Amino acid sequence: EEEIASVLDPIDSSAIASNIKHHAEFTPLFSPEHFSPLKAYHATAKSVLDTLIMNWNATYDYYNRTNVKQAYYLSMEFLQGRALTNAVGNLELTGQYAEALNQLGQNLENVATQEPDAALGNGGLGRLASCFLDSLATLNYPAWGYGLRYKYGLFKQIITKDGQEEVAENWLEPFMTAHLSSDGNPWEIVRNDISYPVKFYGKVVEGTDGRKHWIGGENINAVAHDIPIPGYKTKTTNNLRLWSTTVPAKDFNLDAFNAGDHTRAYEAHLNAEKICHVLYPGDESPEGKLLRLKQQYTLCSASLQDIIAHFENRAGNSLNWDDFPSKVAVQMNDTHPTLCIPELMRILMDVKGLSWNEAWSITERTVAYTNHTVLPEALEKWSLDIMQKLLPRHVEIMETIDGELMNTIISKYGTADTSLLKKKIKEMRILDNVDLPASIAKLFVKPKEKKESPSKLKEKFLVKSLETIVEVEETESEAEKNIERETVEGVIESEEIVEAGNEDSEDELDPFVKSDPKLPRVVRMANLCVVGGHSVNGVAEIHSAIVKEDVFNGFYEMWPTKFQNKTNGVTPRRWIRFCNPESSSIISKWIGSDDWILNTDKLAELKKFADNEDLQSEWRAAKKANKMKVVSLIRDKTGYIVSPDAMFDVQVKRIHEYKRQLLNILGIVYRYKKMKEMSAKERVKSFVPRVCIFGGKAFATYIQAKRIVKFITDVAATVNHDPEIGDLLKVVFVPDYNVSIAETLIPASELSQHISTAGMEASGTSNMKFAMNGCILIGTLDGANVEIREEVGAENFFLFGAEAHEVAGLRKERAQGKFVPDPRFEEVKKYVCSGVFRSYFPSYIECQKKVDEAYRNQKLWTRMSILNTAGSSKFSSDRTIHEYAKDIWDISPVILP
Ligand code: DL6
Repeated sequence: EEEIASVLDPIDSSAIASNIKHHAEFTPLFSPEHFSPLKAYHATAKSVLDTLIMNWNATYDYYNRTNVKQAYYLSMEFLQGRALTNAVGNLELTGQYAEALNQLGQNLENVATQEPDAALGNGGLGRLASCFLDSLATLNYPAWGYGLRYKYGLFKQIITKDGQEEVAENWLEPFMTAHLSSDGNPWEIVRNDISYPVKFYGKVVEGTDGRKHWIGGENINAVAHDIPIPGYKTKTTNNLRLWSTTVPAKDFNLDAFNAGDHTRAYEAHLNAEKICHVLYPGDESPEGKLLRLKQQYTLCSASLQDIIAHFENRAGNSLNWDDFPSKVAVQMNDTHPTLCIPELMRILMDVKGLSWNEAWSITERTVAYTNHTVLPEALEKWSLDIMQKLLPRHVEIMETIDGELMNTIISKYGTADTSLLKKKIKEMRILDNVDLPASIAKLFVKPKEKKESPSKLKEKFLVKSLETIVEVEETESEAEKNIERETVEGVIESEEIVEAGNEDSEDELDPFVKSDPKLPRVVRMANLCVVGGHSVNGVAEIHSAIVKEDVFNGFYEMWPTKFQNKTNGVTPRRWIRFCNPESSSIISKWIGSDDWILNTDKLAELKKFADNEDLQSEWRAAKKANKMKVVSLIRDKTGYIVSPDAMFDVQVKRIHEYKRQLLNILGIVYRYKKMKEMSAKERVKSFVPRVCIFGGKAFATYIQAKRIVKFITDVAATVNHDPEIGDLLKVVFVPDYNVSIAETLIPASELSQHISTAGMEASGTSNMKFAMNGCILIGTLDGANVEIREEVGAENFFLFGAEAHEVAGLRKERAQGKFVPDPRFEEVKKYVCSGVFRSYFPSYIECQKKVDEAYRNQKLWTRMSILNTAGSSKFSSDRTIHEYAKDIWDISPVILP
């Protein structure tokens, strides 16, 4: 920092220092005497925001004036992390701010750690959205993000002797408890001037104008909060617009308040504000469904109203709705914003007066969908009954889309082969377990076996019955027989038999046309996305192939050109340049410039120096410096002291069975047991010292995941206190894993684990961050691992386990009882009394042996590490964003004058 500061114009840093002081002095409750790091952070952030707002305004005005096509990225999650280091870095003002803070007796790095993480996301999906925002601004694409401003983001994880505990985290609290500002987060601008009404419940009526009107119900307001998103080395500053919810002042129940019934008076407020209270936990939670649906609809409705307002303003007098798709691209980040489709239809038809066909053509050309999971339990399905109550007009629209879809299926497959048609309709319908409309149901009649007419039937029955009477009752008198004859005839005349005969005139409907009352009637959101959008993409090559060949195969057969792949990426600014300044300087020095930050292809130039001893020793020194930071982090967060000379082996991600933290920890248990069986000398010869680091949150009600956390911490407690083992093996669970912790851990990692069952992980994005930071991956052929291995070279990746196409066979064998576990696995199983596991274990253990061998040869290891960084260029989100811009959104960069 000193070096940089010495070459800067001193006026710059002094001007910045006085700007920081200005903010310090003019912010309530500041006093120069108590210029604590937290206050310094706040004043610094406000000072940076001044520049961001200027650039934001310039960008916004220019987009307005030029009326360019703009992309809008709708996501229920943005995992932004901290903003300060990123903002001053992107503005290329790091040196100046560091110097300015020095002048004020503070240190930038320390000041930056005062910022709480903005954790408005659960994991990879939200972090991807944030990386995309950075790339969009950096590459000068006109694009905004839209999301919700949750008060409580992802919960805070506390690790106790009982495992994980969750505590609600109000991420805005540090700003408030420090009494720093009345408006909380220094990075956001509350836009009370921008708010839109959002309606729930009510009913649909047909107006005299022939349009549908959605009336009555509950009305709330969505209020905009803008977060400027600066690009790197550009003035382009885009916007992340987050909605919070409140009620219109007129809906405050003053009568109830005046009557002293405060609970009732505030009821509407509470109901509205509740919507943006808590980030919905990503994985599986049946609770709070209604609230989640309200959240999703609020995001879609407010954002679309805003997008339409932009479109109308920019079009001015030459408004033409058919131009909408050439000015607007809406990307739905997973199915969470699916309601965009019926909402855009509703606004275009009911508010703007367009016909169904016009509205459908516009919607389809505007909206696109990214799929992020193939796990069936994660593909959203909404109860039609709940939806019907909450959004009655949208259900009408979805019913029509569903009907049109079935007509398209019928035109493609014809009506001759009804069993094929039935299969396709079942698989692809948007509404599941819902009666087919009569016009389609009539295609599915099962002609009954031809029955005889009622009179014929009657005659036969009579003859047969009389014969019986005659045969069986030979001893009966004629009088008795007559009585019986009359009785039989009476029965024949009864309604039952006559009706049985009449049924002959009707054909029988296939039960499939009717809903099964025992099963729920649901809306399949993913199917609606595929039908309503012009593009569907997966997030890694293998995942996109599964999407086409399996999950949405019916749709793929029908619309093959809709489907594409967009392999994920991560921003090299946050994930190399700012989180790993040590290695970044080395990369720039050896490549000869820092152009790689904007053009990661340049990283490949490192390949030619992979064996250079000078680079190797600088490379190792940087890694060691980063490891020292993690030694401190681990000591502060867990109390464990670990050696910086051991290999840092890291698995950080949401805790999930398919991500298989259990495989990792069982491998560690096996290693520990083997160590215990050896003499001290043998141990040192056989094993490389390792610090095995875990981090990640388990969803609060996901019991199995929480058990895994508990098991890891139990193993850690035993292993770490074993004096025989010492530094040869340490196990650490870093609590409350978040973006900031990732920024410290990833640059220090040497081996990282991406070991999901093949076919389950859509992509993964931490694998990319690790590779960029010279960490070697051990993993399966799953998600983006496949492409990372191709790029960095198979010899620089530790591969193990079955491939995606083998998994089903293995499962089948298991089910048939044919699976014979490896004896080493049995040994571990007994040892820890754990539950079931798979055949991956031996191949994993063997692979880990190879890791140890490779690590002993530090020259080889460093070479592998350099080649991982050199081979990671493909995984920049800049590449991903260029692909979305060109192939899906059709937008171009706009350079501000
Ligand atoms: O695409 C971002 C990220 C992938 O890298 C992960 O592999 C995938 O698990 C994650 N998907 C989700 C799905 N959530 N839902 N629904 O988070 O997306």
